[in-house]
Amino acid sequence: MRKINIGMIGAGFMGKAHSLSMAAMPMFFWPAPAIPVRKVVCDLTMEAAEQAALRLGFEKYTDNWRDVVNDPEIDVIDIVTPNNSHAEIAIAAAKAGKHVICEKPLASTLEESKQMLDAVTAAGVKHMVAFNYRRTPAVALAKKYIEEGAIGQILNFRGTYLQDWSADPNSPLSWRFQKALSGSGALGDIGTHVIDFARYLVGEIAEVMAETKTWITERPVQAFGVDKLGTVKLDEQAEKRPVDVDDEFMSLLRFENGAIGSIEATRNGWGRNNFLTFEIHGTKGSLYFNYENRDELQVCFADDPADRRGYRTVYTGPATPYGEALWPIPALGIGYGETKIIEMHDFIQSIVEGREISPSFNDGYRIAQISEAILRSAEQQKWTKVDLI
Ligand code: SOE
Repeated sequence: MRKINIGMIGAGFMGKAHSLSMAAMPMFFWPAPAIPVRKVVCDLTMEAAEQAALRLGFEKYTDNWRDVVNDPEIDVIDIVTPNNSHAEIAIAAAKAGKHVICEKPLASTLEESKQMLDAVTAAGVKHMVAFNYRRTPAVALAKKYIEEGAIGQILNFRGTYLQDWSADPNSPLSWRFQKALSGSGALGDIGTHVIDFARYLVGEIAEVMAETKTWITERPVQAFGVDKLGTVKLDEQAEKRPVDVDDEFMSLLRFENGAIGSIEATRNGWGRNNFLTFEIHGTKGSLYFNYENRDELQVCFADDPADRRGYRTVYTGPATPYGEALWPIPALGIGYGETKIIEMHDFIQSIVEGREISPSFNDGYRIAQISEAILRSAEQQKWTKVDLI
């Protein structure tokens, strides 16, 4: 069976998720399109890289990402670093002829996103941006129902992504709160997942009308700046520096197909953990999904007899998308790991079969344009056309 050698740059939370997906993919999808080999991992220091190799199961390690990109043994570069480093690595990888999978959002600026898209297009390599949540089986089932016309013409989309890990003002100023490193705040970090849902399920977004807010305008500086997603709290006396990204945004949407919608995201909503939801109304029914109950899709079909009509719960399992590869009984439980395993499978399959895979860097760039339109709309307080960005 073909083997595909992967060089992973970065070894934090996402490094863990991607390594798991490489190891587990053939256990779920068999025969696998190819076996992903955890060849080399790169981290900031040799000591950290050695630890990462041991923990995440890589054969080799380094503290120099250029060595990974230029390693003739490597077929795929997997980028799981902070947003501001995506572009340089992806462009070098494409020039070296490597296929690239990159964590979301595609980059920290619109310009970099475009340069990344141009580089992979010119090199003719396969590319994917890791908006993994659309590969939750219940979300893929919603897509199937929509494509089958089961809920008719789509009228609207209401999407939210609410978390609370940054609601405490003593949560440190990690890279996620610094524009130069992240590009934006809740918008790029989690709002982009909802933008991906909206485009995947409903269609292209034409115009936005948005509001953004930064509630906590400075945060304590953390030694070494390691991102711990709010699990580390610093004391009130620690030196503080400004936050220059959004804590929260809300946006109205107009889709090209005439549907309307809204998206909102915050990481400061006490009590919300990974509250990633959508509700979609169509002329023949409705769909509702909440990632916190990710085995379930709520569906209502208008044709049901009036005395039975209402939302029902479909648990994903063998009969629903990806069912043949996952667990044999509905509701045994889909986790974050499974969404990443499916993502890795679909990316490796696209390389083996020589075809494009979505979400690609094209999608990542369009999502960057929509994000930019949201920021501009909030700044200028007016409806903003994405095509003019
Ligand atoms: C932090 O908000 C974060 O880790 C995001 O960066 C991920 O994309 C999301 O899946 C979980 O939350």
